[in-house]
Amino acid sequence: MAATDISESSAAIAAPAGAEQSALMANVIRALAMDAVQQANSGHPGAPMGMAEIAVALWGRHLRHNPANPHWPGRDRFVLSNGHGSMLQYALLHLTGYDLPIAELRNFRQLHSKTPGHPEVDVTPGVETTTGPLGQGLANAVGMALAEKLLAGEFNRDGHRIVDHRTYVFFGDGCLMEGISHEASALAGAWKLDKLIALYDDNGISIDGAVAPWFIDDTPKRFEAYGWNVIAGVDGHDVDAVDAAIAMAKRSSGKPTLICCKTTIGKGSPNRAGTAKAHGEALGADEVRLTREALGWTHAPFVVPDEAYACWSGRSAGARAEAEWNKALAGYAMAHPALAAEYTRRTSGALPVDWPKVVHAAAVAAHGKAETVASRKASQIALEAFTKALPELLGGSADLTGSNFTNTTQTAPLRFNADGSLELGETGRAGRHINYGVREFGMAAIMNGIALHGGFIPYGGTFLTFSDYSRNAIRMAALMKQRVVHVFTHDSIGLGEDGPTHQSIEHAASLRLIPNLDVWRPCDTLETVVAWSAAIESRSRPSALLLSRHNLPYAPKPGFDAEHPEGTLGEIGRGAYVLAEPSEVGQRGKARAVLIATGSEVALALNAQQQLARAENGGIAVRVVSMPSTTVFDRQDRAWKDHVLPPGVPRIAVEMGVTDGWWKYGCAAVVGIDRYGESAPAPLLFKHFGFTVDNVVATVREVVHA
Ligand SMILES: Cc1ncc(C[n+]2csc(CCOP(=O)(O)OP(=O)(O)O)c2C)c(N)n1
Repeated sequence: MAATDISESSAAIAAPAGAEQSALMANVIRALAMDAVQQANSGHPGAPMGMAEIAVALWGRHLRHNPANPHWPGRDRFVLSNGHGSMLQYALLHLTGYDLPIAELRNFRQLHSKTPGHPEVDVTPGVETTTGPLGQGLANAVGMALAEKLLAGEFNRDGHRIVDHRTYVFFGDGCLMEGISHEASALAGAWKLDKLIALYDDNGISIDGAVAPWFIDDTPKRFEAYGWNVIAGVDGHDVDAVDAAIAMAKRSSGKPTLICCKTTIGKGSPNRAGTAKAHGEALGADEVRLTREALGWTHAPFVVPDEAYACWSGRSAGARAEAEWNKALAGYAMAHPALAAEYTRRTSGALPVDWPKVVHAAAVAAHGKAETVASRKASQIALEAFTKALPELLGGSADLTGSNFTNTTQTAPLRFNADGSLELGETGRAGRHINYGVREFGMAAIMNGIALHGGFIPYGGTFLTFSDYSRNAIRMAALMKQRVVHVFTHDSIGLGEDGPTHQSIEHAASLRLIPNLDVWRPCDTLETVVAWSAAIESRSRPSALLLSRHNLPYAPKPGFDAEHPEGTLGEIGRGAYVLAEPSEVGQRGKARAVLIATGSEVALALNAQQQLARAENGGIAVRVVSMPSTTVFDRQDRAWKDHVLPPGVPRIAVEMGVTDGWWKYGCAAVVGIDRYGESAPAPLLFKHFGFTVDNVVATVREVVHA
C-alpha cells in the first residue's frame, strides 16, 4: 500500500518494529534523496544516503520538535551544516510531518520551490538557518546553543524551566576543514555549551576524492583540546549505536559533545558508495535502478509507503511536547507574570513600548551636549542608553573591546563557572559582553545563530578592515534577514600610524554592495544615535556601523526641536538629508553645488562650505548633504531624493574611501582615495591624500566653473 502524502491517519498504520523499522526509515531517506537529485539532475545524494541512519537515530528517537509549529520556542534546534546534503533535511521535514508536501520534493532545486539547492531559512518550514557555505552552520549552532544557555539563565526559575532545549548539528569533513570550525568550536568549549551535540559524518570523502592526503587532523583529539566531550568510533550505520551515543551526549555536563560517526558516502548505491562521485551528482538512471535492487526498495520514485510515514510521523509526539510546554509556560506566567511577559516580548523580537522615548532622550542628550568625540565613542554613548533599556542587546568584540567601545556599564563581561554555569555579577545577572577572542568570522556567524535563535539582538565589534574576515557571515545575515549589528571602528586612514594594513579604503563601498545590509557612517553623536536606533529597529536586515577613531565635531542641526526631535531624527533616518543650506553661512540664493559627505568628512564639507562663501573664493553658494547611509537613502522615494539632491545642481562627494560607488549619484567630482593608505599621523595623511578644506574648495570651484 502506498501513500503520496502524510495524513493523521497514517499514524494508525502498524509500523514495523526494531531493526526492520530503522532500515525502512533509513531507506526511505535514501530513496527520496537519490530520486530527487535524479529528477533535478542536480544535487548531492551522497551525504543524505550516508547519514540516513544517523538521521533515524536523532530525528526518530531524540529530536524534540513539533512539525505543526516550526516556530515553537521550546523546540530543539537542528542545523545541517553540510547544507549540500539538503535532501536529507527535506526528506526529514516531509516525513515527520512539516508543511512540505511530496510535490515540493519532486520539485527539488526548481524555481520558487520550497526545496532550494541548499536549506534556506524562511523558505522551507523547519529549516532553522541557511547553510551551504561550509563551516558556518556549525558556528550558527554554537550561537543558538549560547542563546539558549543565556536565555535559560535569565528566565528560568526554580520549578520553571521554560528555556530548556538542545541544539544538534550535522557536519562533514568540509566543515571541519574550514577555519571557522576552529573559531566556533573553541568558543563552544570555552563557553561549556553542554546542550550542543554535533554529529560528524566521517566518510573520508570530499569533492576532490579521498581526503586522506589533505585532511590528516586527529578530529577527536582536536575537539578534546577545545574542551569538548568526544564520543569517537561510532558506527554511523548502526542506528542503536548512534542512539546510544546521543543519549550519552545528553548527559554531558559542562562540555559540548562531538559524536564521530564512521560512514560510507552514498551508502546503498552499489557502484557509487564510498566514492567522490556520490558526493555531488545524480546517480544516473541505471545506478538508481541498481540501488533500488540493492536496498530492496520496490516503490516508484516519490512514493512513500504508509508504514514509513507511520514510523516517521512526529506530529502527535510534537503536539504533546508543545502542549506540555505551553502548560509549563502558563504555570510560569502564574508564578512570575512580569517575567513571563518579558520572555514573550523578547522571544517575539518586539521592542519595549517605551523604546521611542529612549531614542528621543538619547537624541536630545546628544544634541544638547554637542560633544566633539570620535564616532566610536559616540557609539558607546548611544549604547550606554540603549543597553540600559534593552536587556536583549548582547554585545561583544573580537578582542578589541577597548578600541571598539562595544561595552557599557550595563554589559559586564560574560563569564562561566568551572561547572559550566553562568557566572553571576553582584546584581545576580550574567554578563552581556562577549569576548569572542580574535575570531571575526566566528563572531559574525555565531551572532547569526544568536539572532536566529531569538531572544537577543547581537552586536559585535572589530576594525572595519577586518570586515573582510567576517564578510560571508555578514552576507548570510543579509540573505537570512537577521537583525545583527556589526560595529566597525577605525573606518579610514584617520586611524593614522597603524598604516595601510589597517586602513579601510574599499570596505565601505564593498559592504554597500551586499543586498539587504544597511551600512551607516554617522558624522556625529546625533547621527550615531539614529544609526544605532535604526539598526535595532531593523527586524529584517543586518546593519554595519562604520565609526571613526578620531574626534569629530558636532554638526549643528538648526531645525532640531528638543520637544519633538522626531522631525530631525526622521530626516537623518532617511539616509541622507540637507544638513546646511547656503543660508547657514550667510549666502543668499540657491546652491550652485551640493557637497555630499559621510562620517568624518561631513565636518570637512561644512568647513569647505564656509570657505566657498567667502568673496575671495567667488562667494559660491553650496549645500551640504550628510549621507550617513547610502543604502537607506537609495530606498527612499523620488521626491525625497530630488529634495536632497536637486536635479541639475552639480554634486561633489567627499569620503575617505574608493570613489567607485559615488558616480551613481551623478557626481561631477569625488574627493576620495583609490589607493592604499600610508603609515603616518592622521593629520599628515589627510593633507597627503587631499582631505583638506583647500582641496575640497578647489574641487568645487573647478566643477562650478567648468
Ligand atoms: C565555504 C565553502 N567552500 C566550498 C564549498 C563547495 N563544497 C560543497 S560540498 C564540498 C565538499 C564537502 O565535503 P564533505 O563535507 O566531506 O561532504 P561529503 O563529501 O561527505 O558530502 C565543497 C568543497 C562550499 N559549499 N562552501
